[in-house]
Amino acid sequence: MFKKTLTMAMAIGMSLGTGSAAWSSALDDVMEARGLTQKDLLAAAKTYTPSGGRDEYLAFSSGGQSGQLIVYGIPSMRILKYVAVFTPEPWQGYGFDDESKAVLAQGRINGKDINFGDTHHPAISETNAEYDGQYLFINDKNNPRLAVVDLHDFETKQIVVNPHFNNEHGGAFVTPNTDYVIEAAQYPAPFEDEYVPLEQFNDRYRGGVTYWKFNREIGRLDPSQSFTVEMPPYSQDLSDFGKFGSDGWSFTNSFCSERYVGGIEKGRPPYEAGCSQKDTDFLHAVNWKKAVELYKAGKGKSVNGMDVLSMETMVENNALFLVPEPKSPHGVDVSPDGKFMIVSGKLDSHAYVYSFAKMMAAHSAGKYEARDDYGIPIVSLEDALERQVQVGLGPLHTQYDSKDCTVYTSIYVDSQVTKWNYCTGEILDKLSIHYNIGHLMTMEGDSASPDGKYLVALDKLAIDRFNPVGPLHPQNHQLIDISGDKMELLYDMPIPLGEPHYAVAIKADKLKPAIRYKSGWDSRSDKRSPYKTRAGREKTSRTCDGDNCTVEVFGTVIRSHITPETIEAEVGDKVIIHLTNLERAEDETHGFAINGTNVNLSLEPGKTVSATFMADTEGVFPYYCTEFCSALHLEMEGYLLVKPKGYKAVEGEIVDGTTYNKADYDKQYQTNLDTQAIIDSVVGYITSTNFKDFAPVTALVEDAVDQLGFAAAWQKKAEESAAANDFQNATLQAGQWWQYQVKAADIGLRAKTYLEQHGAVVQAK
Ligand code: K7E
Ligand code: CUA
Repeated sequence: MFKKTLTMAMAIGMSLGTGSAAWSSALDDVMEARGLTQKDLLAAAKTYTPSGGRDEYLAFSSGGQSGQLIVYGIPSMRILKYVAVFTPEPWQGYGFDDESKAVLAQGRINGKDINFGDTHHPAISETNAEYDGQYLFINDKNNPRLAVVDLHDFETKQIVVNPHFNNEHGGAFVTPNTDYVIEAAQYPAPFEDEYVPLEQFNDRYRGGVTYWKFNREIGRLDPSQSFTVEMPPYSQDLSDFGKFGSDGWSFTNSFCSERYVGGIEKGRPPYEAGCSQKDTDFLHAVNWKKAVELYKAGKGKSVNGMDVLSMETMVENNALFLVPEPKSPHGVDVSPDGKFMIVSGKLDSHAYVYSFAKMMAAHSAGKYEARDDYGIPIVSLEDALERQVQVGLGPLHTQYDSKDCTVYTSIYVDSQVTKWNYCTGEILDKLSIHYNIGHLMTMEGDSASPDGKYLVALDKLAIDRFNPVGPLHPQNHQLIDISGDKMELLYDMPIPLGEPHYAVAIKADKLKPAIRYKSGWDSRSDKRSPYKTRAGREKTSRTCDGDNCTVEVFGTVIRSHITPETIEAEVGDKVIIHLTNLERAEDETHGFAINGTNVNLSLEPGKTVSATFMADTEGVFPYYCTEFCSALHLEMEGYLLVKPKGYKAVEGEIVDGTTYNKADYDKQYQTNLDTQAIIDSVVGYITSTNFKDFAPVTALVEDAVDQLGFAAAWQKKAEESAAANDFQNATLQAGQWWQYQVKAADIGLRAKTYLEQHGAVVQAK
């Protein structure tokens, strides 16, 4: 025994030895053939993730104009998912099944479907200012909306429309315990939905900041507990919440505090000139906890069904003040300890480090340099500023490192990332990026304890970085190693979906995504679906109310058939189809699409979804499963038959294309017995192990037991038909029995492989 082990170890050692020699010479060849340097290899080694490997972080990137969310792994930069948020997405059935249509319908504006979103800033829910991995919020700039994505299944659950703004930008950002999600307006407009001439811009147009209450228990925003703080008609921009010492305050930038109104067609200089004349704009500091108190005390005024706290009320209660900030700023980023906020002006080469303590000292002492035209007090720049640091041309956003006082600022005009120390003002490093960086992101970089390690540059232009694909270029996300003193560029990832603005990255092990739904689950409302259908309980009904008839199907899908296999309707009928995926096995999704109807469903294991449509054209409409789910996936099919109104059935029966006799039956019967022997041996192996310790296997075993139960039922039918000398049906029934056996065997073999690969042990009897 000992000797045998030794010989095996020697054999392995030897093969490893010769193997690595072969690898190293091949490596030289590959390097030469592809023109790779040692540095390239090092970068590759830092990002390459072998087959089956996992990433340390998951990034959630805005999908820009696609209205979606992009999920990718870091450091591999492999795209894992597009989460449909504001835009219909066929693969996920989003905007095709009734359940998700209801979510999109929440985002209607003035009753109109808005089928895209300009997504900018995702935010992961936080507990004690740390990412908790439960929910994600993302905003739509063009149509002022926020969406809630549940990270338990990576699905969009809710969309809310801001009732006051006609545009927004400074969202989504969360309070340290995700009590509120902030959304700041961008281009001022009247809060009431009415026409107000531009001549009344100063008096009637308004900016603002909305605080959306988040109810974590149900995982939804609660408009009935949410409110807006009115702001002057400056263009409010990015926002952030304070934490620790600055908890209770939020900070929102603005540009165009000139309140300039353009109109080149009337000979006025354009917005860009009028909105960049002054050297400074205003940072808005809001005591949001005070605002909540005022709102709860009824100090707000309802506008379009949601309360607005006026600037006057806020100022009277010392809950709002302004601080000058560098011209046309973009990001405001609060430090992990909550003590500082870094603001950069796009038209100023400096980053300004503000001290919360200093601005509060001036505010508490009532030491203001002036008031703006709306009566809001202004704390002077000198009284609030810690320091200003020359970081480069066109600084935009700043992210924090795990190392003390170390930050990275994106430099748009210079196409660089500047690494600097905000406690000393020292510039530590600069790295060129390709090209024109917008946001940047470090790992958990806007939480209380950034992880450092990697930085992703979200570049606005790719220009020459990739193979040309026509005038519209992909976006370029560049992965940068920030673990050392100097930044090192590792990888370029093209993003061809839209222009991502911001992204957030969370440690992957903080996420606990499900792999299946509880059976019969409506994933959009997160409740058991009233249309859940069990195996054997499928039914179709046709009911009429006068001339209006409705065909309603309660069906199921499971490898490899759809129940029902025929749906009959008459022209003019409303058809409602509810389908439940009976599978429990990981990744056994079925699809469902009907020709000519725009019905297209995705059924992940356990899910129940519905489709409602009018059968307005007579004809024969095949339907089928759109996911290659099993060997007999192509046979997962059926017909929707839409008959002319009042159609009288023709006499006769379906005639099978092929007939079977006793010999056929006996042959199938023997095949089934042989198959059963294989199944028994696999089952024998599985049950001899500690398989119950492996959750994925228990799920597979449950599915296999289901399939074997169905097999037994069809065996019984086949034997009864054979006893009655009906070999046509007996053979077909034995065939269906065999189909269930094959599926059980397939599942069983997958379970067996899993057990073998995951170190299951055979237990003593
Ligand atoms: Cu593009 Cu934050 Cu909307 Cu900056 S934003 S770049
Ligand atoms: Cu189910 Cu293909």
